[in-house]
Amino acid sequence: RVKVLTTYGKFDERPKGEMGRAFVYVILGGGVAAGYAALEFTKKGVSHGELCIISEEPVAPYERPALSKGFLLPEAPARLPTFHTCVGANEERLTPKWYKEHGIELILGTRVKSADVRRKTLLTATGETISYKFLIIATGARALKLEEFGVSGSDAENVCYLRDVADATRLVEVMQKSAGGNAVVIGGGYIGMECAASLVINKLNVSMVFPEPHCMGRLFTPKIASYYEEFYKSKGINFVKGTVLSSFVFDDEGKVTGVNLKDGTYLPADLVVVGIGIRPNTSLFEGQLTLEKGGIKVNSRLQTSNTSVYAVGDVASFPVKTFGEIRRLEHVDAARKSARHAVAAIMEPDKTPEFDYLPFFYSRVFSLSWQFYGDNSGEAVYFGDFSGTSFGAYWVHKGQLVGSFLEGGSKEEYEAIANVTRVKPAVEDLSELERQGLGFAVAV
Ligand code: FAD
Ligand code: NAD
Ligand code: ISD
Repeated sequence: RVKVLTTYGKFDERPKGEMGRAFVYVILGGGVAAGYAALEFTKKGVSHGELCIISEEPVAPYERPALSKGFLLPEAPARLPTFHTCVGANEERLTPKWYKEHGIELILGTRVKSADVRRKTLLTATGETISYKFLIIATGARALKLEEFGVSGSDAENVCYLRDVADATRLVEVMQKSAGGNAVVIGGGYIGMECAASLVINKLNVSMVFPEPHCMGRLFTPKIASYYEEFYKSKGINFVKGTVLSSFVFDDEGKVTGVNLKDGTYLPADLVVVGIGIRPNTSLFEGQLTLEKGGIKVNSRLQTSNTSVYAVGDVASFPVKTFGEIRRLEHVDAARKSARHAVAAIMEPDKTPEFDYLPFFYSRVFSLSWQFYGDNSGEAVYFGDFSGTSFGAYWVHKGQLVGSFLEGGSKEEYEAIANVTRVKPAVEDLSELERQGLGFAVAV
């Protein structure tokens, strides 16, 4: 073994001949959380050479939500470098030049293949050992493959998943080649809903296939889902619900020409988009860190079961104070805020309070736009005009308002539903809440 003087001025012991660099702070993963963490590090005064980001992706951190929205537009589509983090939160745009100017090492196109939290090292696929004093795990998640549900053929040239900019670029190519043709969207969650809308805007005939009785099964009630399904139908989208894909039909070149569904339906397809959920990228740390709810368990400082290691974003299961339980959230606002909080907890431990996060989800499709805050547990109480353009719902659980949803709101109205959900007022009379509707949130 040899002693190596590290970037942060300390000696580190390495096996003889091992290549490597050392940093005070290492962010593993270069997605949304990484970008927001980097910005926060600079705000808290990180010195040149102390921080590095290691990412499998070949580009600097960017706003992933743009991939199913602006990136898929037929005209003036969003392209990098315009949507690097942190433009999604109206903050600075961190281009590769920005990282250079701030002395932050961006190690791109590089997969970390193993981690040793006891030795505080990461080993990259290129054979380099990177050591850290503090590690922030921001590895996000991967898209689930149809093969994991027993269907083969996912690697066909016109079957698309959507997780990163490479997937989005391929989806655009296949979409352009399939103009005027048939698209089948597998999955009725976020990817399914946002891609189906984009495909219609790109003039494809779209069918959506999913196993649940209605779209967005994890969040929407049947009544809310029905509004969006009717809107989608008015745009020509065909829903095939309560069934799943059983097999692809291929032509002689291995291209998919159609899909067979379990209920016996056959749908012709020039393009298939699959959005059937994700799995957090925890594998490097299994057996080394405590996991819970499929993610890496952290405390209210975003610190894992190893005190030098933090986890943020999609991969982290953290205490959601307002619910009194650990949850893993797969949304951009949680990634941004957990990343910032972890950096504050590392750099200013005495000044940083517990992470007290109010879950926030949103989507924008066609002319529609909704926001949701809190939890969708308990009884839903509806308000507004479900035959018009603005309506919503509150969720009341054990006599308290715990969740709020609003479609077509103004900035002030969205702020009001966020605020009322944070306050969690007692609600004794559901019909009075229904009568007051949005006014209840505005008055709190
Ligand atoms: P990611 O952004 O996924 O970043 C993880 C990074 O880690 C990636 O760069 C990955 O390559 C890298 N990585 C993983 N393993 C390794 C390894 N071993 N070595 C090196 N690098 C590694 N949320 C919303 O709230 N609203 C939206 O409108 C919305 N739209 C979305 C649209 C799409 C198409 C997608 C895919 C997601 C969307 N989301 C949205 C979810 C949101 O983007 C995620 O919650 C967010 O990106 C999570 O950030 P993260 O940094 O934890 O993970
Ligand atoms: P999801 O969990 O939102 O939806 C998965 C859907 O897959 C389910 O609704 C179900 O209909 C379907 N499904 C499950 N098993 C299936 C099977 N065997 N066959 C067919 N359908 C099946 O996941 P997603 O839509 O894949 O989104 C991936 C990730 O991207 C999520 O973390 C999501 O939060 C994120 N995302 C978020 C937004 C947003 O917040 N606006 C937008 C896009 C993506
Ligand atoms: O939150 C978001 C979102 O929905 C996007 O499209 O961040 C991105 C950026 O606004 C893209 O510029």
